Amino acid sequence: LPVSAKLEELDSWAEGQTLRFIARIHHVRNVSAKLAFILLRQRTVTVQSVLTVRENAVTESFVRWAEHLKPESLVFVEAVVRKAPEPVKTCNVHDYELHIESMHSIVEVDEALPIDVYNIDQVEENPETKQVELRASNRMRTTNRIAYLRTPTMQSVFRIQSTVTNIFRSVLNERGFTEIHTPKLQPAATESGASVFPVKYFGRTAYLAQSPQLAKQMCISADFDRVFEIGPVFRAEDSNTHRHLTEYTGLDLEMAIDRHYHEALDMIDAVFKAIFTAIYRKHSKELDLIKTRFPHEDLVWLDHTPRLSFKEAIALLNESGWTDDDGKPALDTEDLSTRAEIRVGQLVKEKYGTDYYIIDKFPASARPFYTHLDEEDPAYTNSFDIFLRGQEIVSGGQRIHDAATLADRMRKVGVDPAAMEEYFQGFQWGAPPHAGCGVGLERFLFLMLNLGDIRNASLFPRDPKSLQS
Ligand code: ATP
Ligand code: AMO
Repeated sequence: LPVSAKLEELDSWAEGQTLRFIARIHHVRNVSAKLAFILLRQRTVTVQSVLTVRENAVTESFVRWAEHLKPESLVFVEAVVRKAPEPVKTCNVHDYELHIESMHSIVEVDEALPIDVYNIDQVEENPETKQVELRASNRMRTTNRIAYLRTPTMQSVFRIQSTVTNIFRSVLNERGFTEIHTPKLQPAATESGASVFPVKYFGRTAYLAQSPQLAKQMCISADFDRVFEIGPVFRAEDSNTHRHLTEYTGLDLEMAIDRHYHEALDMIDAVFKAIFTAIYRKHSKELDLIKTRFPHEDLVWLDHTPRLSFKEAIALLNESGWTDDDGKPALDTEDLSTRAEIRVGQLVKEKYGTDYYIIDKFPASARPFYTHLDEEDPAYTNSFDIFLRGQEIVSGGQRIHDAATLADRMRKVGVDPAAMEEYFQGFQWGAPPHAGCGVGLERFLFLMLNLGDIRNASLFPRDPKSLQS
């Protein structure tokens, strides 16, 4: 027998089979001097085990010893698989239980954990709002992180996160992209609107990269043709929202284009469809577990992702009678507010029946200096965002590749070309037309899985209030 059986494969074992495995004590229910029910947990699985006195095998003193093991202790168990006489409601394995033959402690936990791992994910109805809410506060989840990460829900979330980055990487590798690793210490800021973290750098100031934007474009100037990066992104935004982190994982791509910036849009659209398909194909068990804590409908996407122009999205919004906090309709010359974005998401769902869609041709005022203007209407740009369940998961578009146009645009929006000398040089030395985009990994995942808060999609979340070791 293998030393540690995987309890996730319990369905495939026959009744009567003996398993040897390592698990944590989840909860001990002491029934009598001769009988205890010990809930065991191994990663995503909780299962009931039965410890009962049997001649020549289990003694009363053994039962007493086992009953004193504290939750979270690690034990090595030998047990026989049996059908449960009635469904075990307190575990996520309902149909089987394990009859313990022997048990040894490997690591005993003396202290009770500051949170109850078993209950932290429990949801209950808030009597005031009638909404189903999580019992423990988000702060509690952030500060007791290791315990929280042990929950079956979080184990499931991060398995799915791993699939997302694997698929992003493998689809782009298949399509001729080169994976790159660009410096996170930068000489200047790149994204307008978002602030940067300054870092002391040998007598001068460097900045933590707000995006691999400049570096990925420099790779295009350097003839890499198609590049992608999975790496950290730093934003010094004092935003205590459910969807902003100060450090997140960016999934970025950049590519030379033949005719149209929609080649980059088609690329990321294909990547997302591969990601959705892989999540639903590979992770049905994890999704079921996540749904018990974060109930949600499966994502709906279409073979042909609807593409609305920014003007069309604004028209859809205003036709629905939407107004901002001052009672005014939305303007098609300004970026959408979060509230407007969410409403557009509902309207798109009603009209097209999808949770996943594209808005194209954003106004120039809403985009950074490197964005290529729309030649037919320079108040707009060749740029897009992708939305999931009404919130932005991707920004991207065509970049200015002509040095003179770029210098002119930088001057107009008050960016100093001298601070980006090397970047700028790439265009003076001739860069091909190109386009690209960036996805926020945690942003995508928390919206995809309805985790309610981006912190639930980040292992050790960084926000303006938390900087745990
Ligand atoms: P971008 O790609 O432009 O960075 P983003 O989704 O990361 O988009 P921001 O552009 O910083 O976020 O802001 C988008 C929306 O998020 C804004 O419309 C704003 O309403 C909302 N937002 C940003 N910061 C806050 C905040 N501190 N409190 C509430 N809402 C915020
Ligand atoms: P943008 O600033 O829109 O674009 O960022 C790209 C994507 O990153 C995610 N994101 C965030 N996630 C968590 N916390 C934050 N504070 C945060 N800010 C942004 C979102 C967003 O869509 N250089 C461009 C991309 C490009 O054009 O290639 C950029 O950084 O999912």
